[in-house]
Amino acid sequence: GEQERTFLAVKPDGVQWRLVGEIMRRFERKGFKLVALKLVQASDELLREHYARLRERPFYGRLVDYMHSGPMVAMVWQGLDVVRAARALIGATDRADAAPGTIRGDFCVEVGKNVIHGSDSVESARREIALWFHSDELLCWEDSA
Ligand code: YYY
Ligand code: MG
Repeated sequence: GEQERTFLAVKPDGVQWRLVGEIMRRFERKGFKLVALKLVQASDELLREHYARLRERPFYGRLVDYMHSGPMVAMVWQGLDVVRAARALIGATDRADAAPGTIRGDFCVEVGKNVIHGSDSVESARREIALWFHSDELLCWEDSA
């Protein structure tokens, strides 16, 4: 495994449901390291770019509107294989397929609103981190002995 970074975002429904602390706790408990964090109500422009690969899908407009509907918590987390590990903690996209014990399996109650975003590959993570954060917002820190 390698040290990686991933982009995670608690979506507007996750903030509304007061799930921010619970979600962050799960990543902390796995030993991952928080390197960037902000509360942001993202612009349509940013969200359209974030989800550019889904532009042709029928739900694209609805997805962007929902993501724009309230503040989100945008984060960067670092650790060994964190991209894949985060996707495992998050669970399946569809509420009906998300296993109990995953974030979506435990908290997602409405189709189309699935609480959290996580990058799907190291390459996506690089693109998304650059899109959501300035480089000076990412803080490197070492574990003290
Ligand atoms: O990476 P992940 O969030 O699990 O799924 P994507 O396929 O990247 O889709 C992004 C986002 O779009 C998903 O979290 C919910 C929404 N969506 C939808 O509303 N309807 C679908 N049929 C597929 C995805
Ligand atoms: Mg995705």
